[in-house]
Amino acid sequence: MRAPVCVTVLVWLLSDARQFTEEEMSAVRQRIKSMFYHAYNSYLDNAFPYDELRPLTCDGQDTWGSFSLTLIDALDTLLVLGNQTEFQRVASLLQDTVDFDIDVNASVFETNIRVVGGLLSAHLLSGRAGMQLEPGWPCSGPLLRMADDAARKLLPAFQTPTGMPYGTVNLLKGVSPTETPVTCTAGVGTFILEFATLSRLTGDPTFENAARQALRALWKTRSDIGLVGNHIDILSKKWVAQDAGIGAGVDSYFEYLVKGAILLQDEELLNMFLEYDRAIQNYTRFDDWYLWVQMHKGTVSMPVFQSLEAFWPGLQSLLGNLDSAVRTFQNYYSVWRQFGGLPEFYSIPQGYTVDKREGYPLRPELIESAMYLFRATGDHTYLQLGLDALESIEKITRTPCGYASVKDLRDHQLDNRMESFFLAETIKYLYLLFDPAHFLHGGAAEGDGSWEEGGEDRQCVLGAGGFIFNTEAHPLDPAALYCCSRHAQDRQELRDILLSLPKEKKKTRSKPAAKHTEDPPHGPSVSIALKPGEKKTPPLLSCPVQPFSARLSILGQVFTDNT
Ligand code: DMJ
Repeated sequence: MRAPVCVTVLVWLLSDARQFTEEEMSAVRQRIKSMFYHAYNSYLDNAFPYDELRPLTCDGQDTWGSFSLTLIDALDTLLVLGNQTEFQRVASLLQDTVDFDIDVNASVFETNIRVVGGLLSAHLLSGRAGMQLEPGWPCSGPLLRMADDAARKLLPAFQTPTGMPYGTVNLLKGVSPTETPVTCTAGVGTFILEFATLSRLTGDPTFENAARQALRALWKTRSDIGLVGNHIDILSKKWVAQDAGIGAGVDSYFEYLVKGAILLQDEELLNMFLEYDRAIQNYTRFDDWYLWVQMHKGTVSMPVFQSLEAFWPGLQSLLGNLDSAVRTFQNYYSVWRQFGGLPEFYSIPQGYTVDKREGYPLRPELIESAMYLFRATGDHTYLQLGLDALESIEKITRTPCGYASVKDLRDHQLDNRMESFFLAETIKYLYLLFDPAHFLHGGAAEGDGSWEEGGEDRQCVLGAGGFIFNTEAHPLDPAALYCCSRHAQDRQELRDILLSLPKEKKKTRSKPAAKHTEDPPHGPSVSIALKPGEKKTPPLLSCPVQPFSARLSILGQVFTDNT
């Protein structure tokens, strides 16, 4: 176990950042809420049921599908901001209006992270949102069924000889025979969080198996020096784009290895990441920047920083690598200060934007890292970044009907687009940065009202192991996964006991059970498992809180090794 305590103290002592009082932080939270409602109400008034708002023309457009994407993506943010009634209204509205049986070509990656991830997280938060819960929740529920529906539409993409998925699927007809077999690395390796969550909540292993098969196939394609490229032919396993780095096309693959390892307490995923990380540090890191290199030779191919890479310091903090995370964050923050936003590409040697990549589409990554680093260090520099970000977004991107992507950070020209991740991620991370006591930070304790009961016979303790955010900032509760897979396992064990009973015995015991056809399925089974005179043992379906190590990994920014 690596404990970053010394580093934390050092960073804290060295920082001469302005200190924010609780009143100041609360005032910033109010400003963030106003920002959210300006964007959200504009979407509802002008764009719903389209996927996205067009903030310059005040209308809507379908972009990633045709499923009111912004509303699905924003649903859990409503609860994060404390709006239970609107959460309830929208959750019902989506159940009534969204249909995934549509003849639309959708990105497998985007549909997974935004739609499946958004619905799963809303499902897991629906207890806190005061929704009426089905018996057995969180192992069942209408939003979980919607997530299952959407994810099932993606499964045909995984039916390939390698198990690596196509990038696009038609939600009604499956993969087109003319579909390109070239998928980006993140498009192959960004499923384990949502798919394992689905499998463990519902008991259907199909999803987790598909995600794992894709991950294992991808792992085998790494180069001799331990790097992966940017785009791969999923049929021939040949690398089509051979630039290795941590940004666009690859980013969330690495993120899911780390977060998958934490969510599922899975060493295989952690070991994959650690091996990649050694190569990344060796070949791509220069002065705490990360460059792009040729995946086989390690020679620099592009000395640029991409805005998508700004998630990396946050990810490093989850592994306890705080020192290097802090230095890399400082590099990235200097770029934000230079332009009032992060350009999509920034040339490190020239210290300036790159042609045709000068935009800032309201991305969250730097704010996301600030949230993790503030949580790990308590350094108010990260709050200052948050305030800077809030102010530049207000000043540069606000329009009478929403917030617009910046086409060019040099002259602040705007684009007619507000991506759904602005409400799902950018605003959520900004709010959580200024709310260190929020239940999503996992600081809850028994008795403070943040833990919830759930599962069969309400024997599970939910929310006690912290939360893992998917790459679209949708929080997932490890305790819920644990709880529902325990239920499934216990049911299987009971089934096995029943099947192994001698025939004679089975007959006599099944007689009284037949009279009780109304009994819940587990009642009679439990009594059959008891021998005459045996004392009743504690309930089989128990659901203790997450193991202490899992909780630590989330709260203390440390990780366990196999010792
Ligand atoms: C989001 O959809 C996700 O964070 C994804 O991993 C990367 N791109 C956007 C935000 O920039």
